[in-house]
Parts: sequence; structure tokens; C-alpha cells
Amino acid sequence: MKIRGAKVTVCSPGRNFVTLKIETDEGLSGLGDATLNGRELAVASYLSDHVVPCLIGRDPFQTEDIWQYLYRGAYWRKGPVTMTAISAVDVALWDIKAKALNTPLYNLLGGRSRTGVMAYGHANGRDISETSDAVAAHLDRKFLAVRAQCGIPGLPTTYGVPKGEGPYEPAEKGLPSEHVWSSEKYLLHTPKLFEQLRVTFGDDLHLLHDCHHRLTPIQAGRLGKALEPYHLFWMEDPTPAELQEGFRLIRRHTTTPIAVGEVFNSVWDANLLITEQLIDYLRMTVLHGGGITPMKKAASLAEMYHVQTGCHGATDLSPITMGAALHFDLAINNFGIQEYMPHTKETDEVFPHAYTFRDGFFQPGETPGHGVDFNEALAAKFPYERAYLPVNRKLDGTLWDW
Ligand code: KDG
Ligand code: MG
Repeated sequence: MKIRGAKVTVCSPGRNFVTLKIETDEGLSGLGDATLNGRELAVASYLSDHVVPCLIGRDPFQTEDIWQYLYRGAYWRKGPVTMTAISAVDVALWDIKAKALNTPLYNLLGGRSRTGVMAYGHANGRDISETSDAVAAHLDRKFLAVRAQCGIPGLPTTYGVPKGEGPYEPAEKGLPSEHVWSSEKYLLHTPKLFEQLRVTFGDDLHLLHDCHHRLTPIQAGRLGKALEPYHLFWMEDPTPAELQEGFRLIRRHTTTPIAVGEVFNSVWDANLLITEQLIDYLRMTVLHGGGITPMKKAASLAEMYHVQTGCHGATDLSPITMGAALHFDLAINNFGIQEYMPHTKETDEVFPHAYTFRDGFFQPGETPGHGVDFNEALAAKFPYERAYLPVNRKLDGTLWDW
């Protein structure tokens, strides 16, 4: 079998997605997601202008060699644009291979290691009572794990909290909006949220929280310590992770488990975090982490150091990534949890998929490949729309992490 061609499509059925379809001379095709929130067109160009011409005529079964060709062969290594593009190719090739062998993808990754994939949903609210209602709504839908975020008194808007009606979507149409931030107000308020959630919902529910890189390590240590009585499943992205050593300081002060890595694109972003056991969950995905090929290796390294996976699964990861991630989650031994945010109805129609959710767990489905399709005709009705993540400033105007 040979790769005959590949096509990149950018569409916006509610938000922007970049999709790669690789076609073979035997009529089989595979799909990969190449979406990089707010930088979609850069990855589309990287693929069509620089990668697709190099794929023609190659054997799609050579997933390892093609991955190395695109990674080592480019000379310029890593970076979110490069690694998202490589991932799209890698996931599409694994999809072709599984389809050719007429088996669901998880069978090529080790087979089933569990009966289902536990996922957490997002409960957001403008205040503690609204967040509490959102947690209750997740329990009604049988979620066993919920991430809780809420507005902070004294701040007009907060990350993770929808501004208007409807579900939360991190990117906003047009140029970036601006949020205001105060770590001091956040640190005072957040323990009150979790105290109330434990009083209302008891001890069994898994509760998670995302700090979104906004704290210094010592502030993160303080928050983790304050949250210990509420035994969180994890505290996510407590501090920016470019300085991996910074997590030593957090670890010295708290036993609250730490998850990090949704912005990582290589195992080299997490080597110290893993080998020094500075984190408990690695959030890197098959999308931004370069595909299934390197994620298998990253997960194996993590397994040796008691680190589990907790793949990023926000709305800017298309259903193709969700499908591929669920096969990966089902197969590896050190799976921890999978994030889930519902896509719009239009997105689900553009990407019909085999995965299903029931009683707290996802199933990737038994369709050969990763089980996610792409309706190109429908996608053409939703052209690209400029959209960005908001930027974040401290009360005095200093640009801060968001
Ligand atoms: O692209 C960025 C979003 O996916 C991110 O803001 C969502 O932090 C996030 C999360 O944990 O899902
Ligand atoms: Mg996050």
C-alpha cells in the first residue's frame, strides 16, 4: 500500500478545526486532527506546504519511520506547530493501519486494559452556588469525576467561567479579549469552593481543579496545602512548567496530586517532572504531543515513575483526537483519567464518531481504526473564523499566564 495523497481542511462548526485526510492507492484513508487553538492556519500551512509533498509514495504502515522522518528529518525539532502537524500524520497513519487490519485501534496499542475510560466533565459557575449546581448536573449525567471552577469575588471575569449563556468555550471570535487576574483573591476564594462542594456532595465524587499556570510555585504549594482536606483528584497546571525544577518547591509543601502538560509537545517538556516524580498525571495528548507513536513512549516512561496519564480533552481538540485518545486510554496500563468537554451539535455532525459515554465511562467503539469520520461536504459549510484564547493581565496591567 502507498500514500496517494493528503488533504488539509480548515472548518469551523462552532469553533475552528484543522483536519488531515491521508489517502492510499488501495482506497483506504485515515484521519488526523491538526488543530492548534488560535494558530490553526500555521499548522494547515505547515502540513500542506511542507509535509504532504514528502508523504506521497510512502508505505502508510511505516508509522515509526515516517514519524522519525518528519521529526528528525526536519532539522527543526519540537514546538507546537511542528508537533501538531506530525501528530495529524501519525494519527491518520495509525487509523489507516487499523482499518487495513480490520480492527479497532486499541488492539494495535496493547488491547483492552480496562472495561471503560473514566472521564471528567467541567462544572463552571459565576459563584460557588452556580458551580455547585453545575456539579449536580454532572452527577445527574452519571459523571464520577468533575472539574470545578468558579468566579472570584472582585474580578469581573474568570478563566473557565462562561461570560454569557451556553457551554464554556475557551476561544472567542475576533481578536483576543482580556481578562483580569489576582492570585491573592483566587487563593483566598478557591478553598471555600471545595469546602462547600464536599459538604454538599460528600467524599466519593472525584473533584479536580485547573489553576491554569497562574500561580508561582510557592503560591501553588499554599493552595495545594489548603485543598488537602478536600482530597482533590488533582490540581492542574499550578504553575508554568517551562522551569520543571519549580515543581520541586510545590512538592515540598503539599500532597495534593498534580497534573500538568496540556501545552507540552514533547517528552522533553516533562522528563524531569516524570523522573523526579514531581507530578502525578501527564496531560500531554496524542494531538499536541506529536501523535500516538511518541505518546506510547512518554506513557511508558511515566509508568516507570508511577505517573499516570490524564489527557487534555477540551473542545479545541476535535472528535478525531477524542476518538484516538480513547483507544490509547483503553490500552495503556497507566491511564488515569480522560478530560471531556462536549462539542457543539454541528461539530458532532461534521465528525460522526463511534465513541459513546455511559455511567461515567467512555467506550471508543469497535469500528476499525479510531472510529471517527469526517463529513467534508458539511464541513465546507462552516468556513474558518478568526478566534483566539483571551489574554490575561494582573490588576496593575501586567501580562500574566492564562
Ligand atoms: O486551548 C486551550 C484550552 O484547551 C484550555 O484552555 C482548556 O485548560 C484547559 C483544559 O484543562 O481543558
Ligand atoms: Mg487546563
